[in-house]
Amino acid sequence: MTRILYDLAGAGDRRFSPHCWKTKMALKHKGLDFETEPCTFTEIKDKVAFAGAERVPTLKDGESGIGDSWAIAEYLEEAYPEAPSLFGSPDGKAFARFANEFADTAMLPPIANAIVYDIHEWTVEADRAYFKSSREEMMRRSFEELRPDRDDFVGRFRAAMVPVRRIVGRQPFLTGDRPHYADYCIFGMLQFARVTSDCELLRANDPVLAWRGRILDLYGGYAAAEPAVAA
Ligand SMILES: N[C@@H](CCC(=O)N[C@@H](CS)C(=O)NCC(=O)O)C(=O)O
Repeated sequence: MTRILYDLAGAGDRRFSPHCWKTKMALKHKGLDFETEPCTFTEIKDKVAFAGAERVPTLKDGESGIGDSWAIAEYLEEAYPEAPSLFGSPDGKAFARFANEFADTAMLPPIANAIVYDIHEWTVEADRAYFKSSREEMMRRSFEELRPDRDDFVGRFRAAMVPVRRIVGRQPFLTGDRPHYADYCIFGMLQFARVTSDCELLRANDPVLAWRGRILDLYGGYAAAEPAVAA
């Protein structure tokens, strides 16, 4: 049986979706084999319609089709109870839920505002007009209007990261000595920026960068293999 993850793909096959990274790390954590099916923005709807989904990540696992990264994490945990747990415990699941919301609501908006025009450069030609108009509508500002405010968004992002910084400065992973899904939720956002932009979201001595390095090294350097724009 081939397990297929429908994954956002850009120019040069760059894989930059923050939510797809959450899911790819979850599959690796579970030790489940999978292939990725690259989808450009304009291909997504047709390719994932089989699952009743409209976005990626979408997973095809045998007869099952599941959309949404959180729903996929819950599915994997239920379908593969013998594999290493994504959450560690029921309390761990509640914390992962918090981390997922934190990633999506406190991290993603300032990151996206700071780098959206860099991501545009990584979209394939056929996606460019759609990406620009949809993202400018989402952010209610044009790319040109956003550019001068990059430092402001970076400052907001760094301030939002205080609780994460304080935790990973004291222990190897957010969830303790070993990583779990909560770590991957936060990591997905940083990987999104790492592979699309040279924007210095975090200072070189930030403990969050060292933690990111530990996640990049997991599973034989799976996430590190996706090329970074800056060192
Ligand atoms: N809450 C969803 C969000 C998924 C999402 O927004 N995916 C983006 C790619 S990062 C997408 O498919 N966008 C399609 C589009 O903008 O047309 C999840 O966690 O999976």
